[in-house]
Amino acid sequence: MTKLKTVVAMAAASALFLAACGSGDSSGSGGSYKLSFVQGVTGDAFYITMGCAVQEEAKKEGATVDIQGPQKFDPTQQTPVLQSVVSSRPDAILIAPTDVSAMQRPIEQATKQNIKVVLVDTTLNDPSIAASAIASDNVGGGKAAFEAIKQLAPQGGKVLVVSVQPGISTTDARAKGFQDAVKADSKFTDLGVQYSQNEPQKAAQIVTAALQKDPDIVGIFAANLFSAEGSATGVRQANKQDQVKIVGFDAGPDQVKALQDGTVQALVAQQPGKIGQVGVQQAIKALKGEKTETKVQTGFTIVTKDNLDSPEGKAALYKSSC
Ligand code: T6T
Repeated sequence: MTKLKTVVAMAAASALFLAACGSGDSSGSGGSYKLSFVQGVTGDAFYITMGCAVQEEAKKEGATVDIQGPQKFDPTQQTPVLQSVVSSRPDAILIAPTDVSAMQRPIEQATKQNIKVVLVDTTLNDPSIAASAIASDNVGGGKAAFEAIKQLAPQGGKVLVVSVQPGISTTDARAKGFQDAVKADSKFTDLGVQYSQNEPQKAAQIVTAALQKDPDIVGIFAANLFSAEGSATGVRQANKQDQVKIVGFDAGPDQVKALQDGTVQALVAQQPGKIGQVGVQQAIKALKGEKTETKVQTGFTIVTKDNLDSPEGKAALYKSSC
């Protein structure tokens, strides 16, 4: 098997910094601001890791923070969580919107209550209502996932994307980055995107069914943590670990186990800690009336068995608790 080269794509310590002016707000005096972080979903190592950094950074700034989220990655569940947070009157909210359009109005309502909003991870169709939006280079991450599959299956063949649901800015962008790269390579055939609704069981079913229909699939790109978890199960159930290469986004404890046991060959680890840290910094700037950055793009690290135990590999892994 071709040994997968360790690619470290720190695509952008700096990337995009588009300046904008925070309009300022004098509520919350000095460093005693009250912040809230609304996750995309609870119990997800990505948002847990982000939450740890949010808490740490808030503490440094002398601010308080509470963390809440819906039980499912679903705007109908996230909206009431947000509304209850708004009614607790925080100075600023950091939020990962679960849908680009369905969360637009509820988040706009928060800004109308004079609460500063910072978008972390996912974004909205119109992010201009937020003081800042911080996210990974998701298109670049999807493209890097294809590069990894290409190294693992240089002969080419059929590839499938397992994503979450349409309307999530991050996973949609990853799928696009991946598919555009596949389409530009005549050795590979794009089997399209299937949606798991963030349920590992559904992702596993998608993969076993896809392998029945196309038994010669060579690669799967799983666009987030739960899609990767389920895709790995599906390939194991079909007993096709030697044939199907899986590259998954995110690096939670389950993904690392799958990498160690050889079901998954590469992980695109985001920087949830950095997203949370910058999110708090931007929120505080907005509250102090200082200039904020409209858009901040963070990088990613490709983690494989080869660099998993290196300092850089270890630093890229997500936490399941602070
Ligand atoms: O991949 C992350 C996050 O970036 C995405 O928006 C939703 O899924 C995760 O939270 C992982 O489960």
